[in-house]
Amino acid sequence: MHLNAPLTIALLFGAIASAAPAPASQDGAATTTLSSSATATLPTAASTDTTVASHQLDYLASFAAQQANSSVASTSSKNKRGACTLSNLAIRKEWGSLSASERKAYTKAVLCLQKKQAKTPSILIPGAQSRFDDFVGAHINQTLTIHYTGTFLAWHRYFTWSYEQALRNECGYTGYQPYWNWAKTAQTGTEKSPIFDGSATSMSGNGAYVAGEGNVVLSGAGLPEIILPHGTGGGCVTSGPFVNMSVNLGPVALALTNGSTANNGNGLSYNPRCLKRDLTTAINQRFANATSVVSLILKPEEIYDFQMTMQGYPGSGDIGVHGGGHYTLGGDPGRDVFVSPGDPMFYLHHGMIDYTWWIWQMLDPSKRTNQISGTGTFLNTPPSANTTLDTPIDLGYAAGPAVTMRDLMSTTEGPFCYIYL
Ligand SMILES: [Cu+2]
Repeated sequence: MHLNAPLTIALLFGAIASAAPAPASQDGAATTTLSSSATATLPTAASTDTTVASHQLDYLASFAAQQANSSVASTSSKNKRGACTLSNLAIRKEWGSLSASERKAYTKAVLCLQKKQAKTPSILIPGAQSRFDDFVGAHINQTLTIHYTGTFLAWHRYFTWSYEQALRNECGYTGYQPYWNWAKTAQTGTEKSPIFDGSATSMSGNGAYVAGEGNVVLSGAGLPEIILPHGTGGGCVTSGPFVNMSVNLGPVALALTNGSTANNGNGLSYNPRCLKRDLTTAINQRFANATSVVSLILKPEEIYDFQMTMQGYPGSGDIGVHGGGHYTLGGDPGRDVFVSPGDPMFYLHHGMIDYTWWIWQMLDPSKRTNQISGTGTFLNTPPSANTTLDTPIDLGYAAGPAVTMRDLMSTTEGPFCYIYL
């Protein structure tokens, strides 16, 4: 098992990689003039002008918030299942809209989680040193059953929420999970954004510049290669809250800038190293600009199309906004599909993934909230049963309890009670 894992993983990662990445979305480019915020008319197609598309996104989000609010208001009095009311409804915000002290409180809690003792028995994941690592380990162990599956969106929603709960319940954080609006960093450039400017109120910035980097080549499963450019860093993060953090697990399928990949066996042993980033604004602008985000929200009518557009249709050359965010971070573990939660930015990225799904659901809640498509294995390889509302989701030692998909489909029912602003 231990010996075979890297090979299996490398092969499957190839498929993941080819499947995940894809080209810029010029589609969905049918233009609609957004009548600012004045009228109640929702845009019907993404503007190709990214400034206009950014406004469309804000408008769609505020529409979704209104929908969610009124649904919580109308059901909370008689809702037996959840306890979500307008008074305890959490609001997740974009990083740049948090105050300096709110941002510091968040990163302080993340650093706290990295110091808390792991719950995972060391016989299972010997390299897990902290509660933070419990989450990384759970993601490594389940990578092949939570990407390109029917569980992808819901699993990552529960994972991100559980991490937010750990920050709050175990590290005294009183805020909520912030998110990374890719459309904003595509506009400003990553390094100038409040998320990545490297200041004390950022999520730490770029890695130190490494000369001579080549391309990242995603390949495998007989699919055409996808070639991605390197970024402007490549080395250890040089400043900000995570300058001294230790990445303890992995790599498992780390894409390097010489076109190859690296692993350390199954990635579960202790392998401490610095957090590396290779911020790549070009990838952000190509795959996760405002137009691609709005197009993702407006075009797909069915969940299958939504989640495939988000992850990239295999063979299309498109990595979608999901791959776009991951490869914009670059570095180690940013370019490792298995170990990616080892960069604390993972949770801001998946906050944004969840934000887009939430808006998409809210555009037609009765039809879309419980839509599921896919099976329990990566691109149904090997074949497995369809994911249903009864499919269990278990985050292992990272967090509990095990729940069913049914509990994860709405952000204001089941265990959840949050919206985005
Ligand atoms: Cu994932």
